Amino acid sequence: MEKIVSAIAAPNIALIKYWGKRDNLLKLPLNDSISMTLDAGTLASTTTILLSDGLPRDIFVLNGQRVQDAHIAEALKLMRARLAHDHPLIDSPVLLISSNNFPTSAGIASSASGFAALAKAMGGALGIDDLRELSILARLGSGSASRSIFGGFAKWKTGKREDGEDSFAAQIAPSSHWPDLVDVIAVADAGKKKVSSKMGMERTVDTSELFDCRIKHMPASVRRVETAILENDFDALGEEIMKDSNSMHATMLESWPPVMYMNDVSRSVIEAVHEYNADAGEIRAAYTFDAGPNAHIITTQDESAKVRAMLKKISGVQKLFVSPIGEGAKSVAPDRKLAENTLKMLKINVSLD
Ligand code: 2P0
Repeated sequence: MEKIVSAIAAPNIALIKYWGKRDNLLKLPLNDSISMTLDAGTLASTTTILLSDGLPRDIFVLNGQRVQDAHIAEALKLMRARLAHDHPLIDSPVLLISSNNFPTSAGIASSASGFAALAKAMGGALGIDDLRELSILARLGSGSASRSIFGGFAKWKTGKREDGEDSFAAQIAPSSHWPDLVDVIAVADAGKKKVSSKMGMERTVDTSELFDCRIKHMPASVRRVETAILENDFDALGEEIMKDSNSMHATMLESWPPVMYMNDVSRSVIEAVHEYNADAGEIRAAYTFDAGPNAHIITTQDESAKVRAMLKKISGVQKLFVSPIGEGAKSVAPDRKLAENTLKMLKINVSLD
């Protein structure tokens, strides 16, 4: 038996950050996080999977290149352990073909969109459409991917259980609730980071004393951000997300040895955004930084041109992407042609009839 399925998912930008795990394998977090899903037309991962006993082994092709990828292999192992009993097809070898519509050299993380697209494709192949289950499957790949299953705004719950059954994301509000929000991404360094998020998180949890303080204050920040979203209160949202980003990066800096993702360009963006808001007399743009130096400036469609002009003036800003708020992971027509061409390239003979 064989199955070909394709799915597409967009990255999300965390408004309240996930930083720190209580279980490294199952990717169970130490705090709730909240995100806005980006637009798949601007930034997306498209993933096609072929499950077939005719394949010699699992094969991964990322952006046109065959790769060995321990992270994907581990995610598949976890998905299989979870699903094999009810869905024996998942034990067949898989050909996974995934590509991003943004250059991987852009410095924009693709693990959230990549693993959300994989979870959605796997769900499509096995007949799983329950969003909670898809969010858990995505989480087994990368924690932040649990949120990209949903469009608009999503909250990923910490949960209490050791098996992670209560740690999944759910939608807070759809994109239509606040359609004029945009994320202006200012690329400050497109290179690969020296310390992975996984390592950075572990070091912060193990060595930072400030981190305990951050965790203590997070439930209140989460509530304030959720309320700001539900009330379309940009001023409150902007203040909270800038503070949360600064708080996360403060705990990183206080780790030992320090973990530093922001660079001088990132810090210039922070200063420029505060000046911009001071000139406006209110918060019209809000920065947030993930585990990297690139700035995400959350603003409104109306304000976007002025924000872009402000960012372009900052020396070291290499490129801007503008993404509206977007939709969750979705199935698309199975890309048979791509699967056939990839098998041909790999010189593997599997008939797809
Ligand atoms: C987030 N980040 O909430 C935070 C903010 C980076 C900073 O989720 O180890 O790739 O695979 O669960 O999801 C990046 O970490 O980490 C991340 P794993 P992931 O978006």
